[in-house]
Amino acid sequence: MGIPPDSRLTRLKTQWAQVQRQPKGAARARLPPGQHEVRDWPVLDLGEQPEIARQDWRLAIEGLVARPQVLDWTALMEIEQVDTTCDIHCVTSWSRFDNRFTGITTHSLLDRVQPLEQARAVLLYGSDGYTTNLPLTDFAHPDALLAHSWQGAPLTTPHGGPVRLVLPHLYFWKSAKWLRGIEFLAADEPGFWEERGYHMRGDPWAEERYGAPG
Ligand SMILES: Nc1nc2c(c(=O)[nH]1)N[C@H]1C(S)=C(S)[C@@H](COP(=O)(O)O)O[C@H]1N2
Ligand SMILES: [Mo]
Repeated sequence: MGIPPDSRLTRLKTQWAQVQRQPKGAARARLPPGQHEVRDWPVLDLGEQPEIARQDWRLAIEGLVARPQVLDWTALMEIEQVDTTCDIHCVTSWSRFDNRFTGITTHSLLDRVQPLEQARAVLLYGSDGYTTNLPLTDFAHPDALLAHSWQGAPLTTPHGGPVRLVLPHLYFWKSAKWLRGIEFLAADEPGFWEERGYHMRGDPWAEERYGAPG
């Protein structure tokens, strides 16, 4: 016997299955398409986690800026410290809510280095050899931080301490860990994952996961 595939019951059960697959309550509006919430904080990297003490950390800011410079920990601490609470969205489909990061805004950094008129993009360098690119307008997002703490404690080495970028409005691969360099460029150039097929921008709400093939 069995139930004919187009019976009313089959249609109802199919509808329910679709409803059950949606995240519930408040999570619905917060999760970008294709993402699910996790409670732990996964670690993703290229297999190398450089150990850098705060006193040995340096950040070189170069390229199309009026005031190229190297920041160290003392200089970083002299800049206004802010807290941002944000959600993290990783392209591998996990999202983590309510992360409180502490650090300096990219606005503070831009004030200090003064990008030249021709600057349109930045390339971020991690101490593990990682790079990732951003249009200057995304780097300058008001929520973007050069972060040194998470939930009030120093960022651990696996999560990119002493200092990483946190750019909550784009997929998390843009948030370079073990940040050691920022180069200001006239045009957007692909970084590590962007050269390997990831999207040049990476907006989770538009599901900009992968770039055009070719
Ligand atoms: N330097 C560096 N930064 C990096 C990466 C990396 O491999 N090296 N991985 C990126 C990717 S793909 C993601 S999803 C996040 C992961 O950050 P987390 O390990 O703190 O969750 O870091 C990003 N920043
Ligand atoms: Mo990622």
